[in-house]
Amino acid sequence: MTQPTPRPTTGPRTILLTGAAGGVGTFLRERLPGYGYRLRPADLRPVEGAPDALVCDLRDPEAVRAAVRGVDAVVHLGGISVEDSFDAVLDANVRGLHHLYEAVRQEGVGRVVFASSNHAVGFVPLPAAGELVGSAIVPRPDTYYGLSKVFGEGLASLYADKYGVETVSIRIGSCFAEPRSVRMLSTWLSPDDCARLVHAALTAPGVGHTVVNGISANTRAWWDLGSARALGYRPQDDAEVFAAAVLAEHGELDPGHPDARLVGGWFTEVEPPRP
Ligand code: NAI
Ligand code: 15L
Repeated sequence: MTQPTPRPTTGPRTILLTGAAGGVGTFLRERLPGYGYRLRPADLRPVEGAPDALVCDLRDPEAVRAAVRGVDAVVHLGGISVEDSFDAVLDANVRGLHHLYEAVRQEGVGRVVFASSNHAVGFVPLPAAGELVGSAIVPRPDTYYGLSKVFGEGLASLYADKYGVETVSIRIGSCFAEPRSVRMLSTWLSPDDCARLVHAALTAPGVGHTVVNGISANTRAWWDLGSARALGYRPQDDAEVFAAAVLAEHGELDPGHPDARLVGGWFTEVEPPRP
């Protein structure tokens, strides 16, 4: 078994941030340097405000290997972030993730933070009032997109057990500047809490492969944060401060709507584009 070579821990840690041009990537580019990290942003498309960012297509294994070379850890956000055709998801999120883990293994990088999703478990029913859904549940993906996140968590587990590459897979709820729907009053992960959680995932010792739920301290949460708190995550925000405005705009949820019944909400009814 090949073990990765530990890198020196003195000085700022250099982090490859894939998907740096995206919504969460932008939040983290603004926040992670404040935790003392030196970022290497990368994306398929140009990264606004970061002219030196790497243009790296996850579908290109050599480009991915070059992007990973010399970093201390990877925060992996890149890829398709909503439902798409099976082939598109396969190329970016399955083959692309394999390229990333192969590069990480070969370059001796010890830690990955993987942006998984609530859609890996989207068909899990919402719990009864007062109960919470933990992170140690059997996956029930709601889309090809969600299925790619199940694959990602499986790949992370394999590389932890076989090669000692550690990963925290964060099943992100909804990470936007503000909650955009009634469902997001439960699933919101504020940008600041996202940075707190990623920092905890980068620094907690001995994580092996750990799966955590990723939301803020929402009053209406139906997700348990026990495994995230065990990493040191202490959420500070609560979507409830937006509740009056969100409910005035959207009204209360119909109990029959998937947003009121299933973890993945309306994604459970999305059909992929088919050739
Ligand atoms: P986004 O779609 O805004 O950003 C994804 C980025 O990946 C884009 O900038 C895109 O150019 C890049 N990308 C796509 N294909 C690529 C390829 N082949 N090679 C390199 N880069 C590629 O998504 P967002 O919202 O920023 O999400 C970031 C990550 O977090 C994604 O992996 C998403 O699945 C995950 N996530 C996000 C949630 C949210 O609420 N924003 C919820 C759950 C998971
Ligand atoms: C996700 O996984 C998506 O990437 C994001 O765009 C949101 O739709 C989020 O889940 C959600 O469920 O709100």
